[in-house]
Amino acid sequence: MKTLVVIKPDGVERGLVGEIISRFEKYGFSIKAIKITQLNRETAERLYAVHEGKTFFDDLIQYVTSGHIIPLVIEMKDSGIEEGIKLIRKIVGATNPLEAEMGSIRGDYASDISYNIVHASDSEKSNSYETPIFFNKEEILD
Ligand code: FUP
Repeated sequence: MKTLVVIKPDGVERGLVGEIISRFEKYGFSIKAIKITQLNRETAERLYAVHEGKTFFDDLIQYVTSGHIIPLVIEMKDSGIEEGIKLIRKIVGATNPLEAEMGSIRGDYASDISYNIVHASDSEKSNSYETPIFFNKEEILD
């Protein structure tokens, strides 16, 4: 399986890029696409379209467009998409860092739900929607 992970502006600014990638690698994921970029408002709104209208939406868009981000496609060979995404969500930790387990990325490094370091697609459907926002097919290696 292959799926999308995005290191958000606070992860990049705090110098956690190596640490975050290393955690996925240690679990057996390998990188199949990677870049550094910055989201404009329109693309950020597309990425978070499911949250449009919610109280935190404007702050979320403001934050995710505020700095450089690192989208990655990571692969776990011989794993199904549902299992792989479940494992990634465990490595990342719960959305609210106060609920994220110690040992997860958010549990160890985040303290505020608005600045939670990493985004990871949470289903096959969201991955199919989100990955093309960052990468075209040719950029994702086999
Ligand atoms: P996740 O899939 O864990 O990144 O979380 P969601 O897709 O549910 O939320 C996306 C982002 O919206 C979170 F990373 C942070 C922000 N958010 C808030 O700021 N407040 C909330 O109550 C929920 C989400």
